[in-house]
Amino acid sequence: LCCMLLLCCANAAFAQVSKVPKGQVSIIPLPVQVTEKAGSFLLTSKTVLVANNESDKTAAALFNEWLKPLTGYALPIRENGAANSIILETGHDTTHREGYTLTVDKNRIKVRGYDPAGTFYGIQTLIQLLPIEKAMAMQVPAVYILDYPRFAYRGMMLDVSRHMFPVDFIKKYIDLLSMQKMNTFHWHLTDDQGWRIEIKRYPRLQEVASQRKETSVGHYRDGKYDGTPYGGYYTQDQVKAVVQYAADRHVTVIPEIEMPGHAQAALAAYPYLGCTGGPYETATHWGVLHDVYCAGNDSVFTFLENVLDEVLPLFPSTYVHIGGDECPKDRWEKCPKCQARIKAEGLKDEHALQSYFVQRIEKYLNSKGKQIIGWDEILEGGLAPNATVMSWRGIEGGIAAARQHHNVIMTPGKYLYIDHAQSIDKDEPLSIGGFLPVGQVYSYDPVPTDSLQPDEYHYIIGAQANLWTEYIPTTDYAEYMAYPRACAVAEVAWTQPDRKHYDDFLKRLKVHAARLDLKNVHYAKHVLDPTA
Ligand code: TNX
Repeated sequence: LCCMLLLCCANAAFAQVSKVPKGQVSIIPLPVQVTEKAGSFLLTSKTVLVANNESDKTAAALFNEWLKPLTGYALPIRENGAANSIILETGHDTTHREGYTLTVDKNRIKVRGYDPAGTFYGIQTLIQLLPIEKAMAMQVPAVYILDYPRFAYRGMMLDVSRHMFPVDFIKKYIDLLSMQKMNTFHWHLTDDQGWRIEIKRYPRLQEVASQRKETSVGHYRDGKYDGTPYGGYYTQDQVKAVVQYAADRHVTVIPEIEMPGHAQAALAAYPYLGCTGGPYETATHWGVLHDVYCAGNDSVFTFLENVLDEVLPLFPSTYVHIGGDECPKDRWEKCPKCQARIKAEGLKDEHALQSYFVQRIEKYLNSKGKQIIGWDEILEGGLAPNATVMSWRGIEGGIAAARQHHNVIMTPGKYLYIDHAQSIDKDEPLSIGGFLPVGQVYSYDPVPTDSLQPDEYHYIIGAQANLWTEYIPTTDYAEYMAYPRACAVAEVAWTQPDRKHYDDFLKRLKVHAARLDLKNVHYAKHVLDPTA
């Protein structure tokens, strides 16, 4: 009798929670189609994850990583199972790359991906269907979801030169990207203020270029520096670990090795790389600096090719970002070697010399099977033949590149620069650039339909948000700047434009924020409710 009574009570408790709370189906980024059905699947410790290939098994294991803190148990991963299982299958259903269907009914859950990434994204969506609270029962609402991304390239950049972040944080940043179905991490590894990737052939990159005299947390105009040395770099082993961690989450890591500008740290280590011969020091203030790689000196190209020879094996990505932005030409104007190069190559001016520089590097990278991405200044003086353009100073560079039938990643400052302030609150911490509230990020559409012909739209391969870190010295602040705006970026890049509604996004975001809490993300809470 006692047993029966207990059973009864337990059932009553289940009955109370069996109704899936309204609003639980709050998926970010919003899928192509969500059809909610009656009933639910009750996930228990007896539920089995069924996966038949390595990638699906990894996705299943990552599901367990989410589940275990909520429930205290992980599910067994098996190669077959029938009722009470979550079945992962790759190579099915939607005709779209990275697409998936997710079917939840009373007896089982099916995640069917078009490709391994699709299955992984199906699992990410499933995670977002789980209760967020540590509930008595893991009730998953019955639903049919069909989903695929709008754009193939969905990225976030992190600048680790101005401030460096620990490997664990880089992994967390990538993990969060993948949770929002973003697939590219652009790692800005070198700049004037620090060189952050180990290059064994050039030890002074570690000894000199990775270090600077000041932490430079002040504003460059007020000249308040703290006199504390600052530095660090990622070893090649650490880089490999990050790349593998990202690959498990279907995130491609694109390294950026900046050239010909933003190179002062490298010049400090090897002064022969500059036009004047130095001496130089790793920069301690922000901005656009005049000392850049000398375009007239062949040993600069040898140096860069040797650097790339060490970088390429670490990154399976087809793309390598070579920078190309903000390269003042005054040193080249006064440099005899640069002028001789301009003459010998029959170039029009220093802009054409920059184009020569980028094309020479592109040729090298193409010969290694790689493709270059450059900031939109690489349009000046003529675009390298196979280059993809990142349009940051606005959308004009992107439009021009698409018209020339080059691929484009849209990352205009006005919408996607998440180093800008997201609130006008007087206590908002110091930041650079303008004011970029989450709603403005959300409103962005990467395809400029007014300026391009329909047959040019496909050159816009995606969008990316950039987190430059001049004023971002800590991981907490980096998360504060990135979230919740990265959630809006995810929807800009993934969700079909006719499905986007800001009010609806905000509602979902409030639920989603609790998931960010579970991941310990220090997001900007006060911007979530603009009326508060
Ligand atoms: C411009 S965006 C830069 C960066 C700065 C950023 C600050 C780009 C390609 N170059 O070097 O960090 O502005 O917002």
